[in-house]
Amino acid sequence: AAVTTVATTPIAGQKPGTSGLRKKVAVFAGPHYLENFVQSVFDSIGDTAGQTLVVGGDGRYHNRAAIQTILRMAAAAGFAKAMVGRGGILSTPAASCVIRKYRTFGGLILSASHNPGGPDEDFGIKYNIPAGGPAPEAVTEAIYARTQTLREYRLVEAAAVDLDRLGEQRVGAMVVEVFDPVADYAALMETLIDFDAIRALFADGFRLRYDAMNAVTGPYAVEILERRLGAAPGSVVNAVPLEDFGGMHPDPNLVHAHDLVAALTGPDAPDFGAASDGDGDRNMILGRDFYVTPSDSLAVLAANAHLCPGYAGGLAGLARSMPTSAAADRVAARLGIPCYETPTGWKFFGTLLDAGRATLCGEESFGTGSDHVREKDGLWAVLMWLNILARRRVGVAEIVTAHWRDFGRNVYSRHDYEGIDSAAAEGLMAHLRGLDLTGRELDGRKVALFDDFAYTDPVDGSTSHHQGIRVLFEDGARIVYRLSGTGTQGATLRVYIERYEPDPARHGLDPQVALADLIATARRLAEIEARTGRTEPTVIT
Ligand code: VG1
Ligand code: CO
Repeated sequence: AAVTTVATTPIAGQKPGTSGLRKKVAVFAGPHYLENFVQSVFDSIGDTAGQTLVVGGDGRYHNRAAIQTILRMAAAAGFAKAMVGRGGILSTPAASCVIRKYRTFGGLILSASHNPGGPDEDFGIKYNIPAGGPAPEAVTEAIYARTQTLREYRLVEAAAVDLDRLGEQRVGAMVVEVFDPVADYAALMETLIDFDAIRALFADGFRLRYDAMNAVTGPYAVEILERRLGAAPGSVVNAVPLEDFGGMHPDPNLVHAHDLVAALTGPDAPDFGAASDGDGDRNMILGRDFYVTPSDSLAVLAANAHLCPGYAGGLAGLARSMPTSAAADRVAARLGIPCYETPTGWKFFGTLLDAGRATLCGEESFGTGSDHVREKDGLWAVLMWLNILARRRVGVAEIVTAHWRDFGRNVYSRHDYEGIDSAAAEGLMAHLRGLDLTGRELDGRKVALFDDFAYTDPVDGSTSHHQGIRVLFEDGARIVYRLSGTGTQGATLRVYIERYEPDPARHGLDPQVALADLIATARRLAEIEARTGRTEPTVIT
């Protein structure tokens, strides 16, 4: 087919953030915007001729249009084949699964994850490497550099692909295979999780409510939880992916998944509640009247992973992002395995997983995963929990409180100040960087270390700087500050607060109460109110 070469000019600001490039739909749909970025990817990842590319997204507004453009560009770049999830649907973990299983040249995932969708909301794109994970910084930097010099892009002239028809079609000389986005992923889950045990749990009357938030996990959850595992029909709610997520904000936390939280309250509530985000890589776990923090979830999964067939042989190591609580470290110490501390963002786990150094990974931002793929995986975490509940036959709250009695509790909270003025946010971080606190006393606590977190990857030696300001106190408490790298409007300040509580008599305290003194210190030290005008965070998790 004829290849059209289109003249273009570099577009500023196409720098991938914590997880790909995210902008308002109007920006992405603007002239040359998507095309420039996609061409820059193809120009940066090596020889694409004859290769296979995986393409899919979370179903949000602009997903289908973007896929058609990407397919025409992939054909012009010489890809022999593109694998596209039916309907353009592919959760982030399922994309990682398929990229690995079919040994492809990576994939393009279309999502702005937990950001809202719709004509006036967010869109995003990221490239995942052949190992299945998000492109490491060296690759995203090469892509960004290419966006700064790009002068043309190429696409073939071809009719639109029918994204809803399974099987092979063609775009120019390239084969497009539209495939079932659920099948490979579900098959992988069956190799890791004790489906028989979970079936028996449901058969005994165990009740679950899974909120897919009108985002990508609906088809996955219905197939796996209801059809294969026997959860009652209707256990999965908001199960159809909608372009605007039905107006929901598909971020599984206490604020945005409030309907689920309400449904898990009271004596008639189901035994277990869970939700996922737009692209299916996050999870929130709830018991009846009980919220499991993501940091605790990672620790509990690690301590109980041997109950799940995929991990019965033990864990090689754990990894957590720096702002994630140290609850996992305590489990690793007990198991006699290492626990790595990485910067925020799943791309930093890839080398550890590839090298077999870490088996389970997690972030405080509702992300948990393992070496089965190279992304965090929301539904996998739900299945791990169900497997553990099916084997232990006690409730979620009992599992977590027993874990605290055993290991002590890392009391933890994250405070987000969303949509603040970018200059004020930069000023606040600069103010913090200018402080010299090591060895000083702050509100009665001695500062053992004050720094801006830097990371050297133990596998490939690459370094990353400025990954978050840390105030580490001698008693083990800490405060961390960083600016979000996934937002599309203004800036978001994240403040992470943690303290270790060994005394079981105090484990039941509300973290906001248990951490009140540290929270006050954190606000005062960063001059949050004076610099941002905010007296309270917008989201507390
Ligand atoms: C946030 C989270 C981070 C996560 C990232 C991508 O990044 O804090 O832990 O990896 O989102 O998750 P930031 O830079 O805004 O703090 V997702 O589900 O948006 O791919
Ligand atoms: Co996500």
